[in-house]
Amino acid sequence: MLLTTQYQIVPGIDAPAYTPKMHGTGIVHFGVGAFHRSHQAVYTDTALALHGGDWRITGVSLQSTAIADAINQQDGLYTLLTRSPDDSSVTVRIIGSIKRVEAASRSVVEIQAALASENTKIVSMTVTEKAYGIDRSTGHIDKSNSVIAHDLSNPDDPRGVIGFIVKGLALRKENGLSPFTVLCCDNLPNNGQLIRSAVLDFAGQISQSLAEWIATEAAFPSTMVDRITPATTAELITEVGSRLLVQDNACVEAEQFSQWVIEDNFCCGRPQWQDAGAIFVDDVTPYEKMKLRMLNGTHSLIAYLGFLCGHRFVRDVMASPSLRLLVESHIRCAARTLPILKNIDTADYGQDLIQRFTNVNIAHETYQIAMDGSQKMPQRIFEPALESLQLNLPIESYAITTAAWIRYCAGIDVEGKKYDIRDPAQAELSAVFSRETGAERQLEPQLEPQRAESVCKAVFSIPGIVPAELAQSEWWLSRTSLYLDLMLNDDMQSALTIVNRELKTID
Ligand code: CS2
Repeated sequence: MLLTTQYQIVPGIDAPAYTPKMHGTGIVHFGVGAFHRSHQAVYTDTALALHGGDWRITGVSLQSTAIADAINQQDGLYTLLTRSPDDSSVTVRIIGSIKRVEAASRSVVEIQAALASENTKIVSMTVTEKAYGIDRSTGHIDKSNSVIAHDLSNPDDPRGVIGFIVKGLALRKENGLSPFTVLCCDNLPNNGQLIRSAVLDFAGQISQSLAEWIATEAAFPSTMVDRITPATTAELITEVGSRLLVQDNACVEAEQFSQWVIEDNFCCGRPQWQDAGAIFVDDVTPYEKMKLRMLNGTHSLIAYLGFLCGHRFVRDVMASPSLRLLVESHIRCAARTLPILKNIDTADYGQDLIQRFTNVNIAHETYQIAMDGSQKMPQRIFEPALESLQLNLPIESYAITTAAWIRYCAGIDVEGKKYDIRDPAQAELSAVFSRETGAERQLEPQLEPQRAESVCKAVFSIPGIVPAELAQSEWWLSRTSLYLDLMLNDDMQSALTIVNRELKTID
């Protein structure tokens, strides 16, 4: 039997403290992945229980039909399991804030109707960094992106998130409605501003007056979202099934910690998320920067170095003394690049991060975090590295992370096993390796050091990834090449010994 509204609750399980079907929808959310289900949908569930209102969510899946099929068969219900870092206690909570999920591949009409509906006040998204099709150096849409190109030629039949948002806004303007608030919940710097600029650019290609209307009437608050959420596994589905005594194919698991900082700029109302723990501020930028550099940047370090050292999960990386030392140093280095925040002590925040990464009850795969490096590294590693270089702060941990990312992009491990690097710049990155190290085998053992330098230079010159000023720094090139040389020769341990020694003398 499946989890549905007919479910007879068993002791120890929390259920919505409201009747979901009594509440209409007010939010359309793109990207109903594990993160949305462990974060925004949970804040909304709490706000519905406390204050009621028509704030349930219509989800949209752009890529697949799986979650729509799973969740719709369960009347929108699913389970969130949270795991404590201190013991093996778990909380099990059924969430009722999602009403239905539509798959873009088959329900374009329903999605457009939801966007155009007067009831819709907020359109939010967690679609990953790459899904927007934005040229991040200009903030404009990237016309060479196939989804953007499709949507520009077929604005009435969009496939991508920017195309859908603009179509929805155009319908609302035609019907004399106000626009909705666009709330980007992806780990992008200045996410509200960035999406605003892309939406205005796209809309302007269709109609100048539409773009002007959006610019004056719509709101694009920035947000910082945080909760470590591993991808759902078959083991989790089995575990949840045995706790609920019914099957739940849409369940998620996450750490207990959760944070959401939001710029309070909504054009037509919002749920009372503050009573569910969200923090509303005038300017999210400092929080966003702190999280992107201290949490996500360190995550990328853990992912690439950990993967290359053969560690499957973040917690395994934290159990390795030399890697843990590096993680601790990197967190301190990243903190030094941040402005002082009134209510947050970055040293405490860093301590909490160490605890969260060490959580033995969370199985967060390094390979999951390693995905899409070309989209993540700029804000997590390259920007703070450049600032550190300019301020004479240590760059070693950024350099070794960059070398590890490049080595990871070879797509072949020390035993010669190939893996998919899962990156939108995969073609350009793989081409570097075939060009620099010979087409036969992507990696040759015992590469001479000049090879590492030329691989670094070639990666740094791929447009739109590494800032030019950083790429041109001789010091940066020499440090990344030094670490890459050791990694290409399968000597991770020496690379770690050098970086920890360097950081110890600077720290
Ligand atoms: C991770 C994030 O996969 C990744 O790139 O760094 O998903 C991270 O777990 C979340 O941002 C935590 O809030």
